Amino acid sequence: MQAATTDRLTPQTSEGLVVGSGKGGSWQVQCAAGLLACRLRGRLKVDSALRLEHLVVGDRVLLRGSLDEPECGVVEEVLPRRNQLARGRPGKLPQVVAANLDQVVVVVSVAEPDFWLHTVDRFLIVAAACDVPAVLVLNKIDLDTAAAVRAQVAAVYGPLGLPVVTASASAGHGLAELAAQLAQRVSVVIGPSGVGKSSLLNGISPGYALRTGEVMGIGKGRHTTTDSRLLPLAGGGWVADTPGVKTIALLAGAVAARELVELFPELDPLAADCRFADCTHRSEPDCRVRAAVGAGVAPSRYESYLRLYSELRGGSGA
Ligand SMILES: Nc1nc2c(ncn2[C@@H]2O[C@H](COP(=O)(O)OP(=O)(O)OP(=O)(O)O)[C@@H](O)[C@H]2O)c(=O)[nH]1
Ligand SMILES: [Mg+2]
Ligand SMILES: [Zn+2]
Repeated sequence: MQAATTDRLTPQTSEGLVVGSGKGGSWQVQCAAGLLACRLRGRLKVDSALRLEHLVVGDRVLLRGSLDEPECGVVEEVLPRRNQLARGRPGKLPQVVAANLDQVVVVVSVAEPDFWLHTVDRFLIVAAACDVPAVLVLNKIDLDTAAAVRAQVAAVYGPLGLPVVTASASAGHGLAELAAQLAQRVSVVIGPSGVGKSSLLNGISPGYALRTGEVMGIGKGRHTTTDSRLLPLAGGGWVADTPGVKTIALLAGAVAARELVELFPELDPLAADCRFADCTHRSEPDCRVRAAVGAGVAPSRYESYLRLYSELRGGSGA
């Protein structure tokens, strides 16, 4: 077998967690020995080219250390992913954001930008499609609309058992609760731009020094995608911030319109009792899903189903 490089590597492999990705083919990997800058073994790039776009944060890898440079390593193997968070981007290729997540933290704000139930559903459904549990954070509860929005959220998501944390990054409210929700887990924070994702993480750990308050203009943010990092949490665990998106699209191809109902936990059991086995729950007679709207099923959730259904059918991104 041909050696890929002339590197002198440690004989034993160790397992590591990819915590920083991207630049120039170098990844930051946390392993027992500390933080190592790693590159992929040449052969691995070829072997895995078809299965793996590239490493992402959260990937677990086997690596060997360099005997010459103690802070460098070579990734020998990428362990199978338990899950991966991927998002569709209107007009662009889908993006894998992170792998092996314990949860997705969906952040929205009660105002600035305006609160929409449908926005919450879009992010929740993306998490569900990736098979990752979600937590909802309702930020900016210092603003006037807080009471009304909290009541809406409680009415719609309370019955679904969705964990909800109410917070105000600027008033320092809810940060301990959010930290407890993140502790010991690997999480990614997603949500619309400007809702306070970075502010909340800075509130938990000022040392992160994440940039906040940036308004993303057209074309901006294009370069941020490669710059993803898992930040260490004080009590153990990791969290990644992500740049906000204007809207989030389900991956065309990853979810078939017919399977969409399975991602709505309150609709799925009803669908089994519709008159037609291939009921799409839009206009068919004796549809149990439609019959339950307003009587156990929140109208906003059903509307979200209809919107996402027609997007998946139409192949439109946004
Ligand atoms: N009133 C109020 N403003 C907040 C709160 N949290 C954040 N902000 C403000 O909201 C703006 C956006 O905050 P960011 O933390 O940058 O929001 P983000 O979600 O990280 O935005 P992107 O990185 O663009 O996705 C900033 O001006 C913050 O100061 C809050 O709890 N209350
Ligand atoms: Mg941010
Ligand atoms: Zn039906």
